[in-house]
Amino acid sequence: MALAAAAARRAVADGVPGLIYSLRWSRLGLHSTSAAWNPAEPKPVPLAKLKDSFNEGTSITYLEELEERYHKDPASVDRSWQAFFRNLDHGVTGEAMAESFDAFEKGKLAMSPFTAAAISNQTVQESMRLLLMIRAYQVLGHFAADLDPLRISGHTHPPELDPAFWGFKDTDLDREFFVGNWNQSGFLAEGRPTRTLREMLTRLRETYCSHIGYEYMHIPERDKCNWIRERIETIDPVQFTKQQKLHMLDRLSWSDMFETFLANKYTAAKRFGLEGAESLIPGMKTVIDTAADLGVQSVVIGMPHRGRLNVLANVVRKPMSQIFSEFAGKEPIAHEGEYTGSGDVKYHLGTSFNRPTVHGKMVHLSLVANPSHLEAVNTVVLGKTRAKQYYSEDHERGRHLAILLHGDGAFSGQGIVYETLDMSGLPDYTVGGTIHLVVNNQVAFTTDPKDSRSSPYCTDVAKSLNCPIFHVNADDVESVVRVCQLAAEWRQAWKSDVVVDLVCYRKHGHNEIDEPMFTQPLMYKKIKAHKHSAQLYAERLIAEGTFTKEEVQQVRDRIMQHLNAAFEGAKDYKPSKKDWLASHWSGFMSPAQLSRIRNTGVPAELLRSTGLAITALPEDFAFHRQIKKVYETRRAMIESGEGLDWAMAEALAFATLVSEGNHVRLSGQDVERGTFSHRHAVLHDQTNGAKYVPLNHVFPGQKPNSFTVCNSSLSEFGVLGFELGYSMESPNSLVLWEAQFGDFANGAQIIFDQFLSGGEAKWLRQSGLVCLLPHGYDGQGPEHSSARLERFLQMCDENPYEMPHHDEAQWFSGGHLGTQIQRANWQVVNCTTPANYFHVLRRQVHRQFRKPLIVMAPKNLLRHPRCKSPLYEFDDQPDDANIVGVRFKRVIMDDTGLTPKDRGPRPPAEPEIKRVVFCSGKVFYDLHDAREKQGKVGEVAIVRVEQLAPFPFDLVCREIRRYPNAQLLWCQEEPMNMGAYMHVQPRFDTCLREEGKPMMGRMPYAGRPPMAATATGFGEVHGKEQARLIANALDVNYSGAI
Ligand SMILES: Cc1ncc(C[n+]2csc(CCOP(=O)(O)OP(=O)(O)O)c2C)c(N)n1
Ligand SMILES: [Mg+2]
Repeated sequence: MALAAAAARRAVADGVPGLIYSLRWSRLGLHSTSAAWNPAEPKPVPLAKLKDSFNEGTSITYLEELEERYHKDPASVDRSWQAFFRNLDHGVTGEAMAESFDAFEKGKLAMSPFTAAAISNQTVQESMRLLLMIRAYQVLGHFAADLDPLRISGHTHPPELDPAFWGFKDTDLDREFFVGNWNQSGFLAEGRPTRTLREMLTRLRETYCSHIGYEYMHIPERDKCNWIRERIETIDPVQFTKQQKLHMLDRLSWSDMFETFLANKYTAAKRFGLEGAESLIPGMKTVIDTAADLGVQSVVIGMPHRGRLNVLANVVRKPMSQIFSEFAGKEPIAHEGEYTGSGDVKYHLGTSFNRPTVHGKMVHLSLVANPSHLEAVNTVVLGKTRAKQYYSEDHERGRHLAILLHGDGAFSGQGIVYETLDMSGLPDYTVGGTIHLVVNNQVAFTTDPKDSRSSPYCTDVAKSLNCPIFHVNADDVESVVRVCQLAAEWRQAWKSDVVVDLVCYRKHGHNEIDEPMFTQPLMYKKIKAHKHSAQLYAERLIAEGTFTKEEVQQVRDRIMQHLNAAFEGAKDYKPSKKDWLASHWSGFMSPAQLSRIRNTGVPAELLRSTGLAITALPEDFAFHRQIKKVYETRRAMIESGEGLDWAMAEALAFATLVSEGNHVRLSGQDVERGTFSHRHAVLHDQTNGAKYVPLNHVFPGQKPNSFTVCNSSLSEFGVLGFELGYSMESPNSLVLWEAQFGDFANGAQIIFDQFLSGGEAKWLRQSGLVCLLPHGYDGQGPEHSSARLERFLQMCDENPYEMPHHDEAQWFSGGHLGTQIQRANWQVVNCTTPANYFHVLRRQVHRQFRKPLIVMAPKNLLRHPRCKSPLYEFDDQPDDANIVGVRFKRVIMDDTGLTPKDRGPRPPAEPEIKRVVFCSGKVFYDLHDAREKQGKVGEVAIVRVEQLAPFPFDLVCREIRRYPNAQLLWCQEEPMNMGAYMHVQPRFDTCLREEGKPMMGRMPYAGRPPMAATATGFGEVHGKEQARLIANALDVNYSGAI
């Protein structure tokens, strides 16, 4: 009490506490009996003075007048007086006031003494409740945000956002509070000025409950949350300049008018328009502008159908006359020697352009072509981006950015979305953050969100990552631009994913021809009455006085002139090769341009030195004993030149390619060790876990990661897509994906069906991707035997009845094949020797075109004692004096006889052979052993078809000629309805027809009968089946009909 009295006394000298005495005497704990106090005479106070600040007040009368005035209109007095009276009204105690005065006088208080007093009056409970309330806004505010332009989605308003929930009353609204907290930014930052509860609520609602809903509190890292809070929890809302507003209006109008223009000109065309989500365009452009300002030089974009043409025109800047001309669906004019492929619909095509940004930076934009399968392009985009980062040594991943667009239905429904997100932080797959933009029109075709997802937001899958999700009302272009800018800044700052959920609507049906009222009558009643976002923005700008009606009209008139000019230009537009092959790798051949065959062998000395380099293990590593042994054995293979096994052949292929300056990347589940523990490409120190990758030490100064081998996430679809995208970036690479077992490749079926088998024909983009699919029947049951060879063969685009033209004069150079492989959509091989595997891998790179390669990879051949090759089969010396060129053997001739068989087109006949067993893959070894055992070497020949597609018609014809008296039989381990049988049958007939022999119609067959499952689950049954099919194949009395 004494302290308070003293404070009051001191304050009298400043002319203030007269007020205390007269107005709040008792509440301040001062009493009129206080002898020391002698009020000063009141002086007249001019009305103007009532605006004076607290420190200038002089008399009780003055103070009484002030108080009266404050109660009539708080704003009519200075802020400091407002605080004073408010505090008095809210029961600030005399002690608190006095202590604050003391501290203020001694310079220990930065704030006004009344504020300090008010704060000290704030109870601990109040502080805690206030803190929780602010936190409630940060966590739940987005549920109360005004996100839906149609106002139909209706999240329940969380009660935690109501101050009453936390015990605050209306009378508390104008009390000042302080909520500073250690290590926090934004509203909870320490040193933040105190605010009344009303002011705090206003800013909380402006920030968290307006047109943007921020979801970020699931991120466990405080730094990241603070980063966001610093940017959004500003003291005052951030405003755009007039210039910025004009820019947004311009971009939004382009987006809007492009769609209306198309709608008017092509009334019956499907275009999956963007109407209802027009602000995507200004949003995307903001992402790109901001990213470019922050160092991004190229952007790879993947997106679905919705708004694709608009993005192509207005973001990527594909010439509009070209887009308009594509509406006519004109076939491109193929000049002589030009490959045009089969094409694709206009809303699937990709393209790439360089374009300047608003701040004068140049940025390369490429939109990746995609199939109709929603979200399937996601990881292809990531792979391409990652490859760009690798080739440009963008170690920080700040120069190449991936943007993925999604629909709301697809984002929550398609599993590949999670597979994509899951890759975001994996060291060998990360692209340093993807920016996801969801065009959330609250409907998927005809399905409502309530029927298509179980979570409140379509973006909830992204919460599995520690990345922010910004929901935004797409009718408010300024908010869209704001979050897009923030998203780009986030990506560049944290190199992690970020999601922008553009809550919008779909003006028309699923496409422009669909009738939406059939299924969404209530929604579409609202949509029909709803103004376009461009119109809403124009009205807002006019209403706030930023622009006049005429200025807005000028913007639109200018755009319309451009559109009309492009439309006129489209009439004379001729689609040309350049448009179709825009990003073709220069110097590479299209399927219509002949590529010469090259030798894939490697000079013996180089083979030896490379082999020694990759089998030398450093001394200072504690390798596992067995691993040391593996490497010693490999080294011995090189030293002796004998017995190279599968793993060694593969390692040599990789090493030689790397030493020639190529990049090799092998990815898939457990590929580092190898599913079958055969590869051991990454070795682990047994004491400290350090890793050693021998193939990163092929030669001194080798670029780090020029050989990359990486265990992938447990995904097939996602990872295969990623590697495909990676392979498309540069031709100077060998990119491989290995399935754990071939069976699991069907998890990636969409990539095989939609991208790999038809990508070149649809989109004129080549890929030399290799898929290693372990395949082979060794009694492991239905799930680990078959890679479904038949499916890959069925997808070959070769005509089985057409004999390719062969010019025998060029036989030994391989030139007789012409463009056979180039014209095929992909290659399917089932190699039986390590050397052939070595050559087929190297062939992928040593040619002037790229073509996907499907390899039926071995399992038990990895350790088969006879599946070995001598080193000389890897070198560049031809097997036959006449042969030039490639060393990969599409067919391996029967290997019996004293002298090697004649490789020429017309070999001497072997009339004594009664049967030729044609086969492919590991069954050869069983056949070979059994034939030896049965002593049928002079009676039965065994020919291996190592390349099943494109079919080696020329070599099969040669073998038919070699064995004029033999019955031909196809032997396979797979059931009759699987494997290669159905594929080879018509092709053999084509060969027979070519040779002037009777066609077989039904080719003699030794193999398993047709089956539903791929293999039996009983080991014993497997053994019997296998023995029978081998016996049948070698039995010249067996008719081959089953
Ligand atoms: C994997 C896949 N399944 C089904 C379809 C057929 N389909 C095309 S668009 C669409 C609806 C997509 O909804 P949403 O993702 O919300 O995008 P919107 O069309 O609304 O922009 C469907 C089911 C498809 N293209 N891809
Ligand atoms: Mg949708």
